[in-house]
Amino acid sequence: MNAPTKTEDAFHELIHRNHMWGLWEIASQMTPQPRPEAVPHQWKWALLEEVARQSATAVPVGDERRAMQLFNPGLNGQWATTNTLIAAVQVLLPGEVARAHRHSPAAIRFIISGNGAYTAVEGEKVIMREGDLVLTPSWQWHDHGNETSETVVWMDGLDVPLTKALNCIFFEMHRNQKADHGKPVNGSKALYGHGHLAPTWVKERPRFSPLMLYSFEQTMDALNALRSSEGSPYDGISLEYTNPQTGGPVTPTIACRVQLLRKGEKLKARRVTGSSVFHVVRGKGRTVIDGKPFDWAKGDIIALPSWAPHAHENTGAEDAILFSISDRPVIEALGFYREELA
Ligand code: 1HN
Repeated sequence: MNAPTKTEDAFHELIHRNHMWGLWEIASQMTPQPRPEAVPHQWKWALLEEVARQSATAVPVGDERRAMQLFNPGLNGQWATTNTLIAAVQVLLPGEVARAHRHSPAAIRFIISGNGAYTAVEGEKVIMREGDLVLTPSWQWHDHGNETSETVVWMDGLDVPLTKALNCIFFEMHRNQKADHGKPVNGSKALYGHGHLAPTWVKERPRFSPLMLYSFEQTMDALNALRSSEGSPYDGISLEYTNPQTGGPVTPTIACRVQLLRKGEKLKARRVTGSSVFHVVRGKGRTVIDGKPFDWAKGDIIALPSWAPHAHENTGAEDAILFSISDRPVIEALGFYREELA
């Protein structure tokens, strides 16, 4: 809030003392356009990898997960990567289990390295492989376990700042380290993971996708099948992960996308309402955000605030693939979606 003006005025003193504030004093808050406090920011993989490596010995997996959260430098230490989303890099060593818990914020995981560890979601063990997207819908019990011999690293994405702003944070630790794992392993993929073919005997249309695992293999098949399409001049071959029972976003608050930028592809600039976090799955490129170039490579994570003009470009010798999460479902549900082309 702006510094009060005319506080010498007795009237202003009266209202301030009584927890009131004149609209004329803060009218500048009603900006003509969004002016996010979050800034565009990049966490390079060289740094994230070093942090992940050191975390293995520096911190145990106790009741809390070994998740290194990415705090936006513009948000003064707030629990947030953008105004609505938090991203983290989480490390699970061979033999470890991160204790079962549940929370009202929704979570997604995108697997960066390591194959075969699991997240058990409400009784279903979901086996995680590199490039997979795994969901943990709101309030579902989950524990992460690594019964393999290699370290697994993934990116977490949650709608924590949004949930917090709405005063809807709930959290509970499970009484056991592992929740019940009674359902078939990868069972939701067996039932719902068939792209455009959905089971007719299931009548539920849940707001959270009932499919917990979106495999990298299917993602790559789709990107490759579409690689000679025109795609979007702003996003390239950009695909949204969908709820197979509704066709909508994977969660009511977080949308997930994957986009292919073909070799030499230079996309046009645009800005949209809503914030995102990008993760580089493969390749090299450059995204100019608010006039500032961010050169990226595999593993990097980039925060993109609302309304910041941005343009992606593949600057490498091979395909580039970006995974991203955004708060678009909320923005659209509330009628706030806008875009402006450069
Ligand atoms: C959380 O619960 C997990 O479940 C990971 O693994 C990262 C970051 C912020 C808040 C909760 C997890 C998190 C988190």
